[in-house]
Amino acid sequence: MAAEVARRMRVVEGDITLLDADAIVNAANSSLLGGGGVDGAIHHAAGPGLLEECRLIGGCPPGEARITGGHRLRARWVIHTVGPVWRGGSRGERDVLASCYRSSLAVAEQHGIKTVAFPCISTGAYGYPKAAACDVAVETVAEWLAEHELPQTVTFCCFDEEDAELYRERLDRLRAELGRKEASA
Ligand code: AR6
Repeated sequence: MAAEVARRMRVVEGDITLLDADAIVNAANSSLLGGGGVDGAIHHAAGPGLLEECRLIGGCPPGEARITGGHRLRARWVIHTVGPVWRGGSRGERDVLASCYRSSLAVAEQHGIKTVAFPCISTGAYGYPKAAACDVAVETVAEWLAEHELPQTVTFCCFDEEDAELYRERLDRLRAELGRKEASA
């Protein structure tokens, strides 16, 4: 069981808009009306239909998630979530970030989505420290996968080498942690 959880997570380095996961996650802002970073790239690649659909949703609070179609993307769905703005770490940022991952996975499950790719939410314009965000992402996704069959696999899509390395190391550590737990059970 534990080993299976680790097998259901992987890391890729590159542009999330090119992936052919069933759903890609967007690190949006509360308006859901587009922006820079990965949000800008997703809207650019998906085309104007995505913005039209987002307009109808009317926004999303931090920590929650909303789903739209993928329009011109290879992915059939886009799950939009709003990460916390980093304000030093004592304003509940960790809980909000964990909630982004959980809410996105819950929306994926509700839609029967088998494969989901996440960008490194909040670690660009919103300033969340990369290593701390990676811990939250991997721990929260591992907890979800241990209790749910869907999504079957989760990809962490890292835009740069530094993030990809962080995630690879964190997943190696997770495998060791889960292996120890299994051995002592
Ligand atoms: N594919 C994968 N990851 C990417 C891509 C891409 N094409 N482009 C950037 N990243 P950010 P945030 C990485 O700033 O911190 C927007 O304006 C990037 O290297 O996109 O959650 C929204 O509208 C970083 O690791 O999102 C909000 O206003 C990660 O994506 C605000 O920024 C997140 O960086 C959200 O800020």
